Amino acid sequence: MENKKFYITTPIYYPSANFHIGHCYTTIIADAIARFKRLQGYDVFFLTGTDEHGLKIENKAKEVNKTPKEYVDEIVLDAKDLWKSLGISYDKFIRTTDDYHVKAVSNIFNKLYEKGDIYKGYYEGLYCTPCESFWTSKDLIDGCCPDCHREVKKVKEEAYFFKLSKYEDRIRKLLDNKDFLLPESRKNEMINNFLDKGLDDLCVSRTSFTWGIPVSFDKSHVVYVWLDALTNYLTALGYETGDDDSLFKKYWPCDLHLVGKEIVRFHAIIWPAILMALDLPFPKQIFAHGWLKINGEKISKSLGNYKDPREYINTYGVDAVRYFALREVPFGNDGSFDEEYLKQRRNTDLCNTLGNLLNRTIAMTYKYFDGVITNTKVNEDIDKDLIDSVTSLKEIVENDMSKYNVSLALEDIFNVLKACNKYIDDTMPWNLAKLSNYDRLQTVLYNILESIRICSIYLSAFIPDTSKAIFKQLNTDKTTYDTTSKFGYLEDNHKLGDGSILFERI
Ligand code: ME8
Repeated sequence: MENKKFYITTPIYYPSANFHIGHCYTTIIADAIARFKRLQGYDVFFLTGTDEHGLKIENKAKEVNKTPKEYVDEIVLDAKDLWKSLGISYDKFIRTTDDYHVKAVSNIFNKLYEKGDIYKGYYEGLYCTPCESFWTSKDLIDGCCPDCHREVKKVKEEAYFFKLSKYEDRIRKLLDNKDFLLPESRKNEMINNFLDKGLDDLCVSRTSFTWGIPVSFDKSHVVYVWLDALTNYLTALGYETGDDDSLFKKYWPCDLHLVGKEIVRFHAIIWPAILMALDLPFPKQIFAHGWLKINGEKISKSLGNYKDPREYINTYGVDAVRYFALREVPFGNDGSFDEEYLKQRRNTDLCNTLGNLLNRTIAMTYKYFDGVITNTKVNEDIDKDLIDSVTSLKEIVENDMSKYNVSLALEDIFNVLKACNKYIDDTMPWNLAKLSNYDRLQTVLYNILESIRICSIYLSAFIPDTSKAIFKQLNTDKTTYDTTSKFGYLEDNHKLGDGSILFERI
């Protein structure tokens, strides 16, 4: 039987400046979800990329005397390097300047025009350059852009429009589906702030700059950057590219678009309407996460309030950064990014709860049994409790991950690791050695190591390098997902690998 498919995407980021920890946040979460699905046996397609057209990029490039393409090429190179340092396991990186995408967007625009869902008219209104967004006066907050709170400009020009208003009722119905947009609060926001005010047709072309995909039948216009960008989720799979579209046939509709909360409107209203116009099925789910903030403000390229994420990776290690991003912020909420918290999380959870547990257990196994373990299977109540909590973890983690609650999944895994530490304190292996109670000592050490093995399989989705290092120290190849539901896969007379410190204290 073919494996079930899972198609997951991140937003495609603007390469207007180098990426910061906020972009890493989305991408690390998407990576953990993709890895977890792969672990469970899904056939996963994980897409990320860059959104390279538009006035903002054109202006940025001008400032440094580069062509837009030269400008974005450098940033994309840097972004790919950053994803590599973070262990991001994407299957495809799409750039909206890729030839196949340019061709497909042009085809999609023509298709919608021929269908009558795109028509020519006049645009008179308000434009926010940093957000590449058009607004009507009723959208503004205190006269400024409702997203970034900056000034908007009045513009009037000939333009093409997409008949967004035509799809209002269907979008309302779609949003009523309780699983489509999560968390639930975002759905109310879309209904109150946009649908209830009425949807205007959307301006989908520009003539005031040239850095974009030309409208093939009216070359003075370029396609609006959001229409260009949103369709990446289709074109990356070969839709309307004129090439092989087997990926599209296999993976569409998308299972999860992961986005930051400020771009929900584009994904939950405009994007489904475009898909309706193209007669294509909708994504199954959109999850909007909150923002990472520094001193109460969103970390952002335009505020420039951030460090290169590689500085954190170099100081604390890649898995500490991944762990922090995945664990610290309850999913869907805003959270603080504070280096001090990152250090604390690393020291308490990774260094103490996980690293010390492994290290002292391996050290004791070497000290008392020359590194060889055996499962006596003679278990007392205290052992049974530990074994129960380890074997019931599967259902708990799966339930957390089915809601994409990565933070809770990690909390649940670490609760079991904490239970292992408590088990050591309660069973006091050093006392068992003193009393020459070697059978009992074997049992205790085996139970801890087998618990660590099972936890590390789950952890491979979140902190893959650490998980690999643990398997090496356990010297085991019992690392597949199907070995998590039963206790006892480490063999009798199994010799462990060499122990070493997983996380030095900082
Ligand atoms: O919006 N905290 O690109 P973008 C958490 N090109 N996440 C953050 C963040 C923060 N402080 N700052 C950014 C765009 N993000 C469009 C998307 S998709 C078809 C087009 C993350 O470079 C978050 O996921 O401004 C947000 O949605 C994304 O970066 C925006 O990246």
